Amino acid sequence: MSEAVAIAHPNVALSKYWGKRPGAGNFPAVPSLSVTLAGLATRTRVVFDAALDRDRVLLDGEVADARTSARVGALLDRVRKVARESRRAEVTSRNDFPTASGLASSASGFAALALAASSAVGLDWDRARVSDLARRGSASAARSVFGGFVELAAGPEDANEESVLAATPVAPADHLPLVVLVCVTADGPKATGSTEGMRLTMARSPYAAAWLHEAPRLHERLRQALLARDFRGLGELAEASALAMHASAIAAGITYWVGATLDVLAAVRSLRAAGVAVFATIDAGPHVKVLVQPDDVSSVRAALERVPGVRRIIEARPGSDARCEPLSGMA
Ligand code: 2P0
Repeated sequence: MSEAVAIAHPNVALSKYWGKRPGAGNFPAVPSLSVTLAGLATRTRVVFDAALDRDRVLLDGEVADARTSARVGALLDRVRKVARESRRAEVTSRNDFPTASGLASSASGFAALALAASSAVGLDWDRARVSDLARRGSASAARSVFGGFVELAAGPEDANEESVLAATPVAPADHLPLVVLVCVTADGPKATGSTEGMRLTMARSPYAAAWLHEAPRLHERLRQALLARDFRGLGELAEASALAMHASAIAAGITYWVGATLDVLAAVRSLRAAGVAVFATIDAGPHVKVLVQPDDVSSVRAALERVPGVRRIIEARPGSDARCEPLSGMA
């Protein structure tokens, strides 16, 4: 048997990825920039075992559904092809944060899987190659291979399945003091997954072209604000990116928001009107991720806890790279 265990952290995009290049390979149509989060993790163990007759995928103790198993199997097939490996694998993955937390488990999950699977078969890949592999499973996962602030460029216009695209670190975790307050506004799975939501947006939204035009501009300005350690500039642009993404999706009939989503946005705006540097971002779900500076955490958190419909708040700070764990415990 050959095995490895890897740990990766979820990330929150500040400039959003929404929309893929046409064709195979899972290439994003727009660039994105995220912050990897500490304190929340996916731990994934991969064992290639000659005794298995097919791949087996267990997520949080449950057998994965057919779609997820197929996505995991495709990533394992890629690793097997490069390593000339024929054994099937058992994948055991656990999140230490709830699936309905509003933090994408696919990002940390595919990052940990890519690192564990490639390490288990002895491929001594650099981070870029692991990130490219993770992207094929879920594009946001390419970013979770790295800690701190991380960028994923858009795929090349003429991308084919063998084109390579990895995320790249932009700044370390301590570059900009930032806290993310994840305001959980609903329990249970979202109605439309990200892959389907962005497909429908690109196919149906009258504003898809506007998003594809605007997203790279917002991204570049946000990148500059980050490099300049301009928290307010970064926050304004992050909020603008999220609202533009959702506007394009809503125009295609894809609505991820609930009433409490708007209530949190309103609370953030009134705090801002009172002079607090606080901004909001929203992913493909109803939860709101509030960006705040460390000194303002307790007052902003208290204000957000008073918003009806906020069920709980998870506090997260910039975190570290994905990494392999020494082989001792069980995943
Ligand atoms: C992001 N999201 O940049 C954006 C913002 C959700 C909203 O990346 O189809 O799960 O697996 O490549 O990576 C969610 O999309 O999509 C996502 P696939 P993924 O974080």
